[in-house]
Order: sequence, then structure tokens, then C-alpha cells
Amino acid sequence: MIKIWGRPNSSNVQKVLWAADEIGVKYERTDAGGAFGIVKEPRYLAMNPNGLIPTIEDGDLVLWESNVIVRYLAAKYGKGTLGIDDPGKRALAEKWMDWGFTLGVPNGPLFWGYVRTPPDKRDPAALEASRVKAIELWTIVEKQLANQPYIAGKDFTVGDIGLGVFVHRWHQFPIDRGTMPNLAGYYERLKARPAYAKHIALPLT
Ligand SMILES: N[C@@H](CCC(=O)N[C@@H](CS)C(=O)NCC(=O)O)C(=O)O
Repeated sequence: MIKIWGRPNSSNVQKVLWAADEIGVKYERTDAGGAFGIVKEPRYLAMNPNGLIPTIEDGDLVLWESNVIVRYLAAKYGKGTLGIDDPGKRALAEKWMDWGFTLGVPNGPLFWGYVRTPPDKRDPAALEASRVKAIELWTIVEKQLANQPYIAGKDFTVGDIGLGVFVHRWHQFPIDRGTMPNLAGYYERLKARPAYAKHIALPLT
């Protein structure tokens, strides 16, 4: 059984939980980060000197960096699910997973602004700049999904995990998202996955 450290409302922890459930890896999760603290304690810093979440332990192996953890779970336990043997095909999926961090750049201020900042303390100009940047990036996704159900093709891959956490958040913000029917359909497909419904498609906190 692997051990996952991190509060479940963190997008980076959510990717790991989602991947673990897609693969069917058994895990136990311990709350850490945010109001739970723990991450600045010596025992945690010895595992992850960044004092950030997520961190996993799999026997003697300790890993941090959410995308690396998802890659590891897919490679080690994901045969027949998220694991891809062909290096080229795997890279095409991982490309989109890592590009999720690009989407995270405008998502971060939108999330903090609309979810964790009271209305009277928000910065409308900064929120609008992030919305415009996000639309530019979601347009890339919209085009990519024109002829395929998932971001790297016909199959669900780690690429969808890297983007999917932000797809849900994007659809919760009280903003003009433009018209993106492919993205809307993608969101519905993701929501139909039990692990997405369990870990990602939840009220934002
Ligand atoms: N690149 C890292 C980023 C990790 C990160 O920034 N985690 C945030 C939560 S999403 C964190 O630990 N914040 C401090 C906290 O929750 O105490 C990863 O992908 O794992």
C-alpha cells in the first residue's frame, strides 16, 4: 500500500489521487499542507525539502512533484490502464500533462481570486487578465479535442489528468468562458469517470 501525503483540495494532490484510482493502486492518504500543517515539520521536510504537497512513499521510495508521481504510478502499476510502453506515445500524453502547469498559470489567480478571496478584496483587473490568458490556452485544448475524445487521442491518458483538474475549476468560476463545445463535451466525459467524480468534480475550497 502506498502512502500519499496531502490535503485533498490541492490540485496537485488531486492528480495523484485520481491517477491512483484510475490505476487501482491501494493507498492511504494523510492530510498535510494548508490548515493541516505538517509540511514544515522536520520529518516531512526530510521527505520533501520543499515543504509542499503531494509527497508519496512506496516502500523505501519517496517521491514529490505531482506529475512525476503520476508518471511513476502509471509506469509501475498502470499496465492496461495509464501505462504506455511506447516511448513516443507516452511522451505525447505526458506532454499534455506537463502543459497542465502552463494552464495553471492563469488558473492560480482565478482560483485564489474567486474561491479564496472575499469579493471586496478581489483585483478585477488581475482576474480579467487571467481570464483572457486562460481563454487563449483553453482555445488550444478546444482545437485539440475537435476530432478526438481525449487530449492525446482516442484513449484516456495521463495527459487528461494534468488538464482535467483545471477543466473542473474553469467551469466553476463565475466568468465568461466563451463558447467551447469540445471542451464542454470533454468535461462531461471526465465527469462520467468515477475517480474524477470522487476526487476532482467537487465544490472548490
Ligand atoms: N510542482 C509541485 C507543486 C506543489 C505545490 O505547489 N503544492 C501546493 C498545493 S497545490 C502546496 O504544497 N502548497 C502549500 C500547502 O498546501 O501547504 C507539484 O506539482 O507537486
